[in-house]
Formats: sequence, structure tokens, C-alpha cells
Amino acid sequence: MSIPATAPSPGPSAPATDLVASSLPDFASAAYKDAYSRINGIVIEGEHEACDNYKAIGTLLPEQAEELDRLARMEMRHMRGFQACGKNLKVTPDMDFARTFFTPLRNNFQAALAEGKVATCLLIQAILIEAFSIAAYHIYIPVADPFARRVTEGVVKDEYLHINYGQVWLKAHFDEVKEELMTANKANLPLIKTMLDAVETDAAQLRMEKENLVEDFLIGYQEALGDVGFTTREIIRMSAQSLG
Ligand code: PL3
Ligand code: FE2
Ligand code: FE2
Repeated sequence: MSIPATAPSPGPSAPATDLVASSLPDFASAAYKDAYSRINGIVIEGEHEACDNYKAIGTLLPEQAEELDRLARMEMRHMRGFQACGKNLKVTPDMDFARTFFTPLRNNFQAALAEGKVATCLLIQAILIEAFSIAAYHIYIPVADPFARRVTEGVVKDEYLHINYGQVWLKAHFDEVKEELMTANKANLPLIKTMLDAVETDAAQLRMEKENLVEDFLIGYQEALGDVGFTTREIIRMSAQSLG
């Protein structure tokens, strides 16, 4: 980092918050708001589809429908929270862009649902999407406006419950679903990579770096696969199948 020679030196009494504040983006700039319209649309749509997905998984696991309904209702709250974040910045979310962003993953989820493939549905929603959202929210929190930071901190706590739900079910059925999970990983992990690429430029405008997103996502995803029962070698092989 270079400091211009003319910059006034921050005296010993300068509050540390000034330094933090100066490193935050300009939330009112046109460039920030333009990028935010797409990112905000993505998280609103993602939370909405997550709600639908947990309800749908409940139709495959009727004995778990009540718990899944609780998760679905949390997703609805998350969606409203992020809608408020957009309003607070006077940004209109680009919902058409967001629906398209999720189309390939949504199609794969719908196909698995139609075939009654619980493990694939859980891998897509409760592991991949949740690990993606946890990584994104983590990286976003330090560079968010104060209102969105509070909202996102509340949301990310719930997302851990969601990924945990998926892990517990898949772990309990690991032997029967191992092959299916490997196939589902192969078909869906590349879509996450494409989604990360598609959001890279807008995320950078929000001061979120793609490398950090990828790193945080992979750590969470690999940890989840390990908890479910895959060996380190299997996890490396599964990860190598798409993220470069
Ligand atoms: C389910 O609980 C969550 C589904 C949402 C997935 C969204 C992933 C977001 C990736 C884009 C980066 C967003 C930064 C966060 C801004 C609020
Ligand atoms: Fe959520
Ligand atoms: Fe979630």
C-alpha cells in the first residue's frame, strides 16, 4: 500500500474506526449500487429457492417434514432480511438476472426431486448451496454497510444449522448414498464454479475477492464431505473434478 506524501499523518489520537471506515466501499456510488442490484437479487432468489427446496425435500421425507418446514421458514426470513438490505441502499434487485443465475442448479434439483433422489437434493441444497452462501456471507460481512452487516451476521448463524442438517442425514445413510453423492458432486460442483465466475466482477465491486470466496467455499464443502464420511483422498478427487 502506498501513502501519498501529502497525506496528513493520523495522530496518535485518530480513532481506529476511521481506518476501517476509509477501507469500506462507497455504498452510495452508482457503480456499487449497480453491482449490488445483481448480488442482492442473487441472495434474495437463493434464499427464496432454498425455502422452496426444503419444503420439497419434506415431501420426500415426510417424517422430517416438520423440521424441514422450520428450515424453510428461516430461509423466508433471510429473504426478507436481504430485501431490506437492498431497500436500505435504495437498490432494486435484478430478479431476472438472479433467476437465470440459479437455473442450471435449480434444474438439477428439480430433476433429482422428480426421481426421489433425497441424497442428491440434500447435496445440492443443504451442502453445496449452503457452503456457497456461508462463504459468501463471511466474505461480505467485513465490507458490508452497517445495516446489511447486522442482517448477514444473523443469517449466517442459521446457515450452519442448514448445512448441519444435510450432514447429519447423509452421514446416517452414507453407505447407501455414497455412489449417488459422487455422481451428484460431479454434475453440480462445476455449476458452483460457473456461478462464482459469473459473480466475480460484481463481487469485486463490493470488495469481495473471488479467491477468498473459492477458498472459504472449498474449506466448508470439504469439511462437510469429510463429516458425511468421505476419505481425504475421495474429497480431493471430488474437488479436483471442477474447481481449478
Ligand atoms: C440458502 O440459505 C442461501 C442461498 C443463497 C446463496 C447465495 C450465494 C451468494 C453468492 C454471491 C455473493 C454474495 C455476497 C453476499 C451479499 C449479501
Ligand atoms: Fe438462508
Ligand atoms: Fe440456508
